[in-house]
Amino acid sequence: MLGAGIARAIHQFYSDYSRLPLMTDFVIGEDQDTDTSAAAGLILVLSGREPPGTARQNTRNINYLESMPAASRSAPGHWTGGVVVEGGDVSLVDSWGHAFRVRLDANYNGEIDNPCPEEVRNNGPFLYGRCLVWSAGKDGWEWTWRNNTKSWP
Ligand SMILES: [Ca+2]
Ligand SMILES: [Ca+2]
Repeated sequence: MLGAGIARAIHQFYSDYSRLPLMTDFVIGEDQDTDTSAAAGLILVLSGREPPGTARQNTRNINYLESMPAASRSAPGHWTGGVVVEGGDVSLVDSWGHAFRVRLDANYNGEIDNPCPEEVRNNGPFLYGRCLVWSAGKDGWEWTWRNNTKSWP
């Protein structure tokens, strides 16, 4: 499962660097929402392809996405199911071509707000861990959770 693979990559980064791969717009004391689009930059960090001369987070250039499949191109410009490398841009898309959403435990308290309202109603507001990864699933709508993919049980 791609989402679980992204979560594993983030955990491996955390275990190597003792910090999470945070995007520059993070707010101190809060968790951070980001995604796997090229614009967000998270996948660039995890792929070990940050350009030299920039303030790299993955200073050892480790490719944490090595075990992830490359995306397939189902139509010109439309990629599905894996890592997309286009020039200097790196992103990761689900089986339907959408970026994954990622919520990072940027305040390092071990708790992350569960984005799924039904699970919040049943189990309470938090999940425990360093990151959550989910995608909108086949219908492309994030708020229809029944068909969303997610990295937690
Ligand atoms: Ca937290
Ligand atoms: Ca959905």
